[in-house]
Amino acid sequence: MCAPEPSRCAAVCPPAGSRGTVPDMDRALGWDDHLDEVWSRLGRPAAHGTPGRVARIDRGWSTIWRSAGDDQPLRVRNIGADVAVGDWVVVDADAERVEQVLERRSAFVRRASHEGDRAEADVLAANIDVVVLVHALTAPPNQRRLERELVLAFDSGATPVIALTKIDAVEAPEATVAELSAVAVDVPVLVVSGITGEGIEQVRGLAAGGRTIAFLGASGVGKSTLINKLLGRDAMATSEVREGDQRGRHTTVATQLLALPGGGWLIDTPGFRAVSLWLSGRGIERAFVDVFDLMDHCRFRDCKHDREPGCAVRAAIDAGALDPARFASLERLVAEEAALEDEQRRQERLADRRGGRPEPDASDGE
Ligand SMILES: Nc1nc2c(ncn2[C@@H]2O[C@H](COP(=O)(O)OP(=O)(O)OP(=O)(O)O)[C@@H](O)[C@H]2O)c(=O)[nH]1
Ligand SMILES: [Mg+2]
Ligand SMILES: [Zn+2]
Repeated sequence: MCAPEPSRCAAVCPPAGSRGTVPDMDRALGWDDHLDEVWSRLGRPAAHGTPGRVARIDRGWSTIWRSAGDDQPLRVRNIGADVAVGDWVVVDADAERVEQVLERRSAFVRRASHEGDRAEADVLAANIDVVVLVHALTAPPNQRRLERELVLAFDSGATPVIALTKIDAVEAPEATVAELSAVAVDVPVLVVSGITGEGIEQVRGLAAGGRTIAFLGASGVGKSTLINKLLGRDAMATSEVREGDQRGRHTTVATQLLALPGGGWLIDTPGFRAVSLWLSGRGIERAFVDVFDLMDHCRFRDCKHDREPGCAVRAAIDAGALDPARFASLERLVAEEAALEDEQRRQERLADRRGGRPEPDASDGE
């Protein structure tokens, strides 16, 4: 299988054609049949042992576990490799750098917020089964943000769930829960407390069967507090939000994979501000399925939902069944996605012209 090094292959690779020969411990770490197939397609490369999982990333360095409970993790450079926490990677023979990143089965990706730069992806977590979008009940409900997060979550390939935290700190949460639930069409909403543990068992249940859950949301919403409660120890640092506006202090600075006692994996992530689209899959259609259903009932197939007769969207807005702000939000997202696709196509053309070497688009000027 290791064509250039058949002698070494005998030592490190399982017999050709064998399946399920990866040690059980790797399955406990999230290795599955899909990854096994991806790895086999590549010829089962294993320069420095079998593939490992990225447990943490610090500015160009990856911490890699080869087994669940690995107490001697590797620390290697990421030079040239686009890695994210949760990725499965092959490390070079000298155990110095990530040599290959195995194709992801899912990833939560947003557009990196580097103003003026060309569009780049920011992968917040990879190979995840569930994305928990965390919002705090102590702050005014931010429906527009949640809508965008849901689009990214659906596009990630993982299952979205919403966790509304700090239930212990609010007296009448009903209105906030209702407002956020209104934009969470067909997505479960859990109401929890990272302090008292209320609702925590439902969150734990999401990890059953060794699944990987990523916690995502703005700074200060209580991601790390929730994770500490699930783990039963203070694994992650937390700090108080600002008095006035409830904003967090960006306490978590590195994304981290953590083992949940009893099975499953948690990924804590640093709070992020901008929720900008990156992928264009079916995320928008799934997050706005209620509005797309309405559109199917407009009289004209090319209805612009403006003032056309027989427009089901306008009728729903007039009847108070659809919030005009939600429809405006959808229109903005559709426009953002179209602009992003244009930009990505232009970059691909540029890269093609330059022989596959992407360079900054000097003619851009936008
Ligand atoms: N009362 C109450 N306070 C909470 C709860 N969850 C978090 N907090 C508090 O909110 C503050 C922020 O919590 P963190 O867990 O640090 O928030 P985070 O989402 O991890 O923030 P970043 O790491 O900055 O992204 C801390 O003071 C927590 O004690 C909760 O369920 N109830
Ligand atoms: Mg945190
Ligand atoms: Zn219409």
